[in-house]
Amino acid sequence: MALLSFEKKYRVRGGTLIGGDLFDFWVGPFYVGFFGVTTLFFAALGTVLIFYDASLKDVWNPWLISVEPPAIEVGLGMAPLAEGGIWQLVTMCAHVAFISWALREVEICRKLGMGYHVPAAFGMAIFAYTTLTVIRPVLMGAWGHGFPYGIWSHLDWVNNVGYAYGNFHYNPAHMLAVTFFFTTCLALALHGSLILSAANPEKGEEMRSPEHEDTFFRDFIGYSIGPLGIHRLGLFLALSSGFWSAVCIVISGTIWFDAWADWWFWYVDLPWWVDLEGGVNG
Ligand code: UQ2
Repeated sequence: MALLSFEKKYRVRGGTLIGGDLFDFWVGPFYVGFFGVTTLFFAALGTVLIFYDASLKDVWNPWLISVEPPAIEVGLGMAPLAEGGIWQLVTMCAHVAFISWALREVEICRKLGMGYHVPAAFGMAIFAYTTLTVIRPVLMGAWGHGFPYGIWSHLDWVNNVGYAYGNFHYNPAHMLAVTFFFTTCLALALHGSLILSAANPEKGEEMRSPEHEDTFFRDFIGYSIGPLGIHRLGLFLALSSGFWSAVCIVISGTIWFDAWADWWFWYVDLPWWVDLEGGVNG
């Protein structure tokens, strides 16, 4: 209650992109806005469609429910509801809901006079989803290349698509993505532990300042990236993870068709050793 009355100061009018004052209100703690309405509507519609698909197949085990994309033969046309059409509608609902969610973030940023970092970051997640369900299927000529919406089935899809290119871990963009995921974990572990070590002292002890945080890393490795810099680095690492994930799958089946391990033959085939005695050709 105290927090809510304090937040009244920040419940400012305006900043809306669409709808003017019409949806410029809160429901409990939640800002609504035009895009709150569209998020809710399309998230609900997509969910209903998933349950409709489950009812058509009479599959109610939550692990096994799976909304399948159309057969490859359908190409880029619309499919009948029970033959991939529901997947197409769910994909559309998901896109409108995700983009609405991002635009609702934009409206809140505008209200508060803040930068657009949060919606821009969420945009990278939307981009990764769009790459899997629209960009790559369109480039490959069939909606059937999208992934199924199911808990087990999407795992099988990832497994099968991975093995279609031999061992996916040889995909250089996949290597970059994995490295960014790991480095994101390293950075958050360093940052989270550093902040707690300074800002959450024992009872009776005084909290330490950002200068202490800087000093720890200067003593430790001779360098501190700084309290603002670590967040820039974190955002860069996290967005790079999503970006290279999207790249690693969109290049598979569009510009590279073989086992990913074979891509590395460019190295073996470098001119200065390709014909050396004892090499792969000599
Ligand atoms: C830092 C700093 C923080 C931090 C962290 C560092 C005061 C509160 C974690 C240290 C981070 C460095 C040196 C970069 C590490 C590089 C990679 C790629 C993980 O200096 O400033 O702010 O939280």
